[in-house]
Amino acid sequence: MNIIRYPERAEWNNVLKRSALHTEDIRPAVQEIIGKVRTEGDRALYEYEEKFDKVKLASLIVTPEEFDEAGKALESGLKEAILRALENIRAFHAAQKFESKKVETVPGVTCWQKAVPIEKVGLYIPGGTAPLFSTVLMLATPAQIAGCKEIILCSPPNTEGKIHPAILFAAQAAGVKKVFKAGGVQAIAAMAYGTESVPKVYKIFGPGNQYVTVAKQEVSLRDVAIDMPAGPSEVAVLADETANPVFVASDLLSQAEHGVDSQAVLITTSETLLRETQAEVERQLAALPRKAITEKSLESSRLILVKDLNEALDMVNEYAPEHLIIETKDYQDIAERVINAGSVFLGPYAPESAGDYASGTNHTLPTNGYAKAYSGVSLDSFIRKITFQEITREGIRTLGPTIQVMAENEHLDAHKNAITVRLL
Ligand code: HSO
Ligand code: ZN
Repeated sequence: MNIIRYPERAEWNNVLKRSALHTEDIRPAVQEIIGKVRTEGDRALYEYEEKFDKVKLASLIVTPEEFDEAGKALESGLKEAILRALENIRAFHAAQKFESKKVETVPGVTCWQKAVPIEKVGLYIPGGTAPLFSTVLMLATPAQIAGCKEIILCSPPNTEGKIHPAILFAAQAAGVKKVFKAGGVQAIAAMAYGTESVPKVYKIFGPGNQYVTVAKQEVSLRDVAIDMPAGPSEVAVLADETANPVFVASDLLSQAEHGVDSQAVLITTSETLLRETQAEVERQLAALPRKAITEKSLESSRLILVKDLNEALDMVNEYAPEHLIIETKDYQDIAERVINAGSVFLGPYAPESAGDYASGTNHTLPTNGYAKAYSGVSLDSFIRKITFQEITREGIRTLGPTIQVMAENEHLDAHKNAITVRLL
């Protein structure tokens, strides 16, 4: 880990730099796959599954028997945990329901918004080194609460043509109707354009590697919405001398184990905590099964010493971390002053893992500094708000002259006439 002591403000940009995404060299290959799925549909999906996931599939859709099998294969402790987490995620997201207010802006002019679910949504769950069944819960739960009619999911099968049973169990529990065996770029293309088997959706959600990221960028240029721009996962821990280095180290490591490009940053006012955390990271790291990945991402992670908590906060707000853990004496006061972060964890007993799995908040969050402008996934991500207005004869009489004069000055006479004919 890199140790940086008392950096000048002018250096912050450099100190907080994230690894750049180099995607331009893979874009042509991604475009080619998208084009082929678009024109050839299922045939291209079978072909790419054979090429990339090394499996000859008999069918793309997961059958009811396969869901049953997955339920049986899973140990009961894990099933109970998934259902308990689901309950908490449901409770938190159900409370986000939008309540519409009718506003009479002028007597006789009434305006309001109505929330409507996005009819068709597609969720992508990557395969790879960790089967992210928790992400199934995070995406499908708000989709179901929002009332999305069609919730489909794509995930790559293994070489036996099977999707991880925990992914299937979580999908079924969280209300996903159809699951397809398709991974990577071809899955994103299938959901964006539809194939014989996979229905076209209006918005695509979910994490993935750089190929998936570029595929989502490509299809979202024209044809479908996506959840948010993606980047590697990251955490910042803001800690003072009261923090427990064992906890702090465990938090940094839980982020670092995600992937070689994950980023973990400690911003602290205490030299002692910094040194103890560094030693503790080494100690805990030795016992981790994902040591190789974790070690690699720690190479670009940082421990930063700053002069006081005000400076620490300024630095956090500048960095805009996806996850922020505050382990300081007065964490509530500090929390009030956070303006840029995806999700904030308060106090020594709120590790990121809680939000990653089971406390109820969503773990699909803005990375790469996008927390300055984007929110994480929530119920809002699955709805749109349509505005309505109802205007009475009295209303248009009062408001009409205002509209007429504005239209006239924009030189849009037809607009003005639409009022004039109603005032005769
Ligand atoms: N920390 C990840 C989510 C996750 N962690 C899934 C474990 N499983 C991105 O927020
Ligand atoms: Zn995580």
